[in-house]
Amino acid sequence: MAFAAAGSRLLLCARRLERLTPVADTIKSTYGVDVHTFSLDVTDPEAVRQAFDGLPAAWTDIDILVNNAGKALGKAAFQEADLEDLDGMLDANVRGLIHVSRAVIPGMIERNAGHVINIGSVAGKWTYPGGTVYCATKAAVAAMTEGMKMDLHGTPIRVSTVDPGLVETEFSLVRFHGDEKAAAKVYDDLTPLTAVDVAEVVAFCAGRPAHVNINQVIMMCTDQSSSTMVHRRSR
Ligand code: 8X3
Repeated sequence: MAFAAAGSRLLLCARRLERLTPVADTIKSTYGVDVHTFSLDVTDPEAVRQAFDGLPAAWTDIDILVNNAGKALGKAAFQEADLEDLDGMLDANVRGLIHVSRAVIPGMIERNAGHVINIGSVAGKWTYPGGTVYCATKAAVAAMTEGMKMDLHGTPIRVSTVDPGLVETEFSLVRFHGDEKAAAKVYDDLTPLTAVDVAEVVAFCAGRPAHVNINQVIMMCTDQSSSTMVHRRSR
C-alpha cells in the first residue's frame, strides 16, 4: 500500500491468490493504480522461471523488487528441530530469494535501472537459541544484499536490506505451526512493529533520489533492543 500511495503500479505475487486478490482490489479502489497479481511459490525454481518468463508485456519491466517471502518454522534446538522445518526455511528465505532475484535482475541490467530490496531480520545480526537455522538464513540475506551490491557495482541498480525485529503478522503463527497461544505470547505485553511500519521504511528506501543507496536498515519496536532483549511492560 505504501508504494501504491506513492503512485506505483504493483506486481504482486503470493502462494495464495485467494488471499492476494482482495488486497489487490482494495489497493486498486483506494489508490487508482494498476495492479497485476499472480500466484507463486518461490521455493519452486521452475515455477519462478515460468512465472517471470510468462508475464504480460506491460508488466515485464520491474523497477523495484521487494523480496519479502520468508518464514521461520519451529523454535526447537538445532539438534532436535524437524529437518523439514530447517529445509523449508532455507528453501523460502535463501533459495527463493536467489531464484526470484536471478529472474528479475537481468532485466534491470538491460534497462540500466532498478532497485532490489530484501527483507532480512535482526535475526541475521543476532543469533538466538532455537533460531539457529532461521538466523543463518537471515545472515545469508545480509550477505547476499552486500554481495549483490558489489556484483552490480558500476550499474545504477540499487540494493538494500530492511531488517525488522518483532513485527506482529502471521509470522509467529507460521513458526509455531498454528499454535495461536504460542504465537500471541511473542507479542504479549509489548507494542510490536506492524507490517505498515516496515512497508513505510521499504517505500522510503525506494523513494530516495537515484544517487542514494540505503544499504541496510535495522528497525525494532521501542520495546525491543536486540533479538533477545524484549521489554514486557508488566514484568
Ligand atoms: C523476525 C524477528 O526476532 O522473531 O525475523 O527472529 S525474530
